[in-house]
Formats: sequence, C-alpha cells, structure tokens
Amino acid sequence: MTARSGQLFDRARAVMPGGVSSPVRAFGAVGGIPRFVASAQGSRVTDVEGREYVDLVGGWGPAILGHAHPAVVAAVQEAVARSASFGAPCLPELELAEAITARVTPVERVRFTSSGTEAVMTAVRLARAATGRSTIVKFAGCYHGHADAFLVAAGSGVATLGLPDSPGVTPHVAADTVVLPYGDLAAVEALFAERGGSIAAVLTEAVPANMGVVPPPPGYAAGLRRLCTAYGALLVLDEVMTGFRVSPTGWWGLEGAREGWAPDLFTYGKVIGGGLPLAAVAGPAAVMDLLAPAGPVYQAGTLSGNPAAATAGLVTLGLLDDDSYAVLDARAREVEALVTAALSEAGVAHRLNTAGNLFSVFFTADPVTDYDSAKRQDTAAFGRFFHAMLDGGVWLPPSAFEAWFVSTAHTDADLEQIAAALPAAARAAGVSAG
Ligand code: HOZ
Repeated sequence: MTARSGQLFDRARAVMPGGVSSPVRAFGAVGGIPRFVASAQGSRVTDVEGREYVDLVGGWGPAILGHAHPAVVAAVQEAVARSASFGAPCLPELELAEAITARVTPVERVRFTSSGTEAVMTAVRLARAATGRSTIVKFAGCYHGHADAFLVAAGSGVATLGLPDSPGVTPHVAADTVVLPYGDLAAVEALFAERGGSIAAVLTEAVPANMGVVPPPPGYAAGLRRLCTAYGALLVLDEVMTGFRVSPTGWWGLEGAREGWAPDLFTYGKVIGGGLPLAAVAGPAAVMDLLAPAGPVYQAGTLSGNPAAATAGLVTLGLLDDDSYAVLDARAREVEALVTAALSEAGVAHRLNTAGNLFSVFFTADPVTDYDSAKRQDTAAFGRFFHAMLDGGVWLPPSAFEAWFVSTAHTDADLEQIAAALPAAARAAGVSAG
C-alpha cells in the first residue's frame, strides 16, 4: 500500500535532504513512509498508489476553498497563458493589494513577497529602520518562518523535530532576539521596563498555531499594543496562518477591530496566494512607505507580485464571503466534536484547542496555553492516532505541533469518513506501544 511512495522516498532521499522540501513532510515525528501526493481535488487528496484521503491539512492552509477550485484553476490557467512571470508591475497584484486594503482598514500599503518568511523578514527590517533599534521580542513556540532571527525557540518543524534552535544561526543574530513565554503579559512588561529603549518590535502570531493551536488569552494582543505604544516599539501581527482564514479580515477582525487596536504591521501568506507562492507585509503608509523605492529600506524579489499567484489569491479572496466563513466554522466545530467524542469514548486524555476555524488536538490531560505545556503532550500517542487515521483514509498534519485545516469543500460524506476512522484511531492513541 505504500510501495510506490517508499520507492519515491528512497529516490528523493538520494537527491534531496531528508527526501523533502520542508522538514515536517518527511514523517520524522510520526514514523513511517510519507505518502507522495499525485493530486488533490476539493476536500480529497490522492496519493501515488491511487488511495484517496479526506484532507485536514489543506496544503497547510491555502486550500480554504478546497484544492483545485475550478474558478481558481481557470483564472490561473488564463494568467499563466499570458506568462507566469513578468518581473514588472501588473494588474493582478494591484487588484490583490486593493482587495486587502479594502478588507483590513489599518492596512494602507501592501508589499508582496513569495513566502511568509520573507514577509516577516521585511517586517522586522522595517521595524528596525523605523525605530533605530535592534532587539526583536518573540514568543516561545511561535513560528515566523525560517529566517535566522526567528529560529529561536520556534514552532512548526523546529518544534516537531525537538530542536532547541538551529545550527547556522550565529550567537550574534540570536542575541538580538529575546524569547518570552507566550501569554505572559507581565513578562513582556518587565522586559520593556528593563530595556524598552532597545526593543524595535514585538512579533507574535495572531493565534499561535505552530505549536498546535494556542488561543491568545483575552486582552493579550491589546496589552502588547499598549506596551509597544508606550515604549515606541512596533507590534507585528503575523497572520500568515490566520489572515483571511478565520474571518474576512483575519484574526485582527475578530479581536483587534472589536477591541479597537491595530498592529503596526501585518504579515500574510497561505490564503492570499490561493495555493501559489505569495505572501505580504502590510500596514499603514507611515511605516510601509519606508520601503524602497518610496523610502530607504531595501526589499525586492524577482517573483514578488507574480501575476499567476496574485490571480490565484484574488480569485480565492473574491470567493470567500460571510457564508464561507460560517461554513468553515461549522465544519471545524463538527470535526472537533467527532474527535472529542471518540477520544472521550476511548478514555484517552486530550485537549482540543480552538481559535476560529483553526484547531488541533493535544494528547494531554492538562490545559495547553504555551510552548512548555504544548511540549508536555504525548507525541507518541499522536503518532499512533495519526497512522490509524491515515489507514482510515484521513489526512492529518504529520506532527502534533501543527493546526488542522477545514475547507468550504468538506462535505457530510467527508465528516462520515472522519467519524468512521476515529474510533480505531482513538483506541490506537490510548494503547502505548511501549
Ligand atoms: N511551516 C508550515 C507548517 N506550519 C509548512 C509545513 C510544510 O509545508 O511542510
């Protein structure tokens, strides 16, 4: 059943480090052979053996409408037929920037990049230029891509592989990044009181979702906003995961717009590229116009604002209306209820953390509120659960430290397949191999 994937993985390991282009995909944390994907359509992924799975990864977020939505495919085909890349200004990037500024009122300017990593790198460079300061504050377990400054106590693959940080990041660079526990406003306050004059920016995921999902404590972001304003630092809200996924205006729309605060910079990715490589840093003109050529802060990219990617994002955003978000929320609640019921029935200790339509399950009896508590989960139980779900035809992230994603394409039949797979997976999670 995995012979073809096994052969391909062997070939891949001969020519690609670990056989993959991104570490978590190698199944290192859950064991076994990663399935090579042949195609994906709607809510379903098909592997190279021809086996179909209900997809709860969604390409790690972009497939919010399901894979290969016909309108997105048609628009991208037309765009590519006009050339995949101009390296010049084009209408799709302009229209996508207009769509983003129209939705998120604090955003007046958008700079497109090809990856979330680049977007956050640019946000940090802007913050340092704007303040003339060096220090960046991030939170343990938050993941902001793989630039050196962020690979300190990072989530995602770094958490999955259990790495404290990464070789190749110099002590000099790491020293400019201060890591605090997530959710502890008093710790942030104490740091500002001690060295507020050196802090350029506080960088936070809008909802930490790379150590599993950890919903922000009430008032946390508003508190960060207050401290950043008081000490003249910039607040960077990383919405690469949440932007245009949890609401038409991202997590900011669910929290900041209601509470009356806004960050100085947003970063976006995933959904705004409709599955093609596209991300962005965005914010008010006063900060964003520091970017070249409007200002002196350099940033560039041959593929930035690529017409095919911008088209995919524009069509995706255009198809997401209020009803879509209601469907996503409802589907998330349905999957959560099924998982909770199955694990409770099997007597397996677990915590289901939810933020909007993002969620993940932790195999632990204790609340998960930060990276330390996330790391105390039973990752071996997750591995057994993961494989039993895969055997039952459900495609989960191959890591206990990643969010699960629903799409508007998920159907009642998909929910039934998930429900059918869960009892065996819950029993597997509860039975220790040791
Ligand atoms: N960093 C992403 C997950 N949080 C991407 C993982 C991947 O594509 O392998």
